Amino acid sequence: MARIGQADAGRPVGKGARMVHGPAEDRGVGDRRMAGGAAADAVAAVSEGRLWDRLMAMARIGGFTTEEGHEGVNRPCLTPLDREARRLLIGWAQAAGASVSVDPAANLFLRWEGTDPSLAPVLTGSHMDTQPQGGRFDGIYGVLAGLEAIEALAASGVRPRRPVEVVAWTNEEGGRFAPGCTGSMSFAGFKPMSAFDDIVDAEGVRYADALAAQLAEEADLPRRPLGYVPHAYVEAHIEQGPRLEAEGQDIGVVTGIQGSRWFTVTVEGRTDHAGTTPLSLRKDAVQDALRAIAALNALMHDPTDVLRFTVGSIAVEPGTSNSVARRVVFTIDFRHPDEAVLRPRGDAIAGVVQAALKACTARVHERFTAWPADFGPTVPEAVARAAASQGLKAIRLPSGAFHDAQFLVPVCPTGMIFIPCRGGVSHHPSEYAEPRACANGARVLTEAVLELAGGP
Ligand code: HGY
Ligand code: MN
Ligand code: MN
Repeated sequence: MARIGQADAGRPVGKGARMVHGPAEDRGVGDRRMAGGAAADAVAAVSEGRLWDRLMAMARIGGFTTEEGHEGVNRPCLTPLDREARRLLIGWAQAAGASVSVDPAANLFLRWEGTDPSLAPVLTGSHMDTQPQGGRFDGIYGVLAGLEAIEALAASGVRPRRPVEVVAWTNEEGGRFAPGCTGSMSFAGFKPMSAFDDIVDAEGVRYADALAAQLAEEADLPRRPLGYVPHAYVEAHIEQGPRLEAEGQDIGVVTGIQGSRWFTVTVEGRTDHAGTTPLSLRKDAVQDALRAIAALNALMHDPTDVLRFTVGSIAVEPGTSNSVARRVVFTIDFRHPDEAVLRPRGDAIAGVVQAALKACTARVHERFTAWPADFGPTVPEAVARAAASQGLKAIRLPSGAFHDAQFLVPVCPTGMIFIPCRGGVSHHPSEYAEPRACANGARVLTEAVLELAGGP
């Protein structure tokens, strides 16, 4: 299928589209209108108010309020809450004139037709699932910014040559079913879908069964085959880091994504009576897990504080105060932007764990590997041009968080747009982005998508 060719790249967006203004609260955008052209009309039709209202409506699906008054969201993938949010999105998309379809991985697609439907679409989007203590913007912002781009194309009467598709990827977070990105990995052919079948959640539900239930509940939605080669992929997302806010920047032109390696370590001991068993005779899985984690901390020591090493979950069995632990399972999330660090230190984890044990045995399983991804020039340049043409301050920066975009890099020209979030906080109920920042990102996305789609 076609990739970005010279004929498309940089085609001037067409003239002659109807001049439109966004809703009253956005009338101010008009004074930022660029010198004519369909892109200017489409950008001007992005509505800050509509986008914000939809973000807040989505935040109510799985929403909760913390004691401190923060508005968090807990919306795991492949659940009734997830399906409720998808139905809300589908209603908005169909009202805007987009068609809707679902692939075998339950990735949800919203399609805005171009003037030449035979051409490979420009794909945008993100994910709708959240962390258990998630926020109102991580993932969903990119899906709704993509829908806002479709709304803007519809409102401004702009029909680009290429179709534009917005995707809501299945299970980006990996909170309920680890690892994450199973929807985009399936779409990109990074792994066969069957590789994820037997992942189970905390209640023992298999991923394959939850996926089948989702598809059955959405049997009324048109189906599409798994995977295709988009013309380009561009994802809008909150930065989930402090730089844009700290440096007073409006837009992050994302250059790439650092690598991530996830492991589970299972330490096997023997349960015993806590009151009668001498320590010298114990096979205490907690004590050996602590020895292993201490040794891993030494392996992962990085005086430059670039390396990220997290033990986010520790499960102890039988987990009572007066029984020596027979099993501990703990997780490792290890990240670094340089493969020359990520590969050797990740490969050393199993040996370091084994060497640290005193009385138990251990198994180390790597369950997610995403090598550092470089976005190259094509999409980041389109994003940078869009930010510049809209008079927005922008810097180039890599992503510390992983994203579905990581798995599109081998498939097609890929990039991301970051907007600032308060204090860089994410995966926390206090996660927040300003309405104007959300609209800025959607406007840059609209213009970049329109350029990549070859204009009208
Ligand atoms: O974990 C991550 O980096 C992403 O936010 N899911
Ligand atoms: Mn995310
Ligand atoms: Mn996340």
